[in-house]
Amino acid sequence: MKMAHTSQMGKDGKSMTLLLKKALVPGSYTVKWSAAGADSHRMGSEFSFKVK
Ligand SMILES: [Cu+2]
Repeated sequence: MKMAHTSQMGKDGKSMTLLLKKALVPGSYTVKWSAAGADSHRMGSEFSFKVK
């Protein structure tokens, strides 16, 4: 499910913050990301977290 959000890059250009428009209900969530480096090489991964 896609979630409405705003995003902001960190000052170091190496971190990103996503602010969700709605509160998350308790449960397990997975964040999947993908990005291209300066050489256009694509990469991606995922990580999970829980909201209690
Ligand atoms: Cu590369």
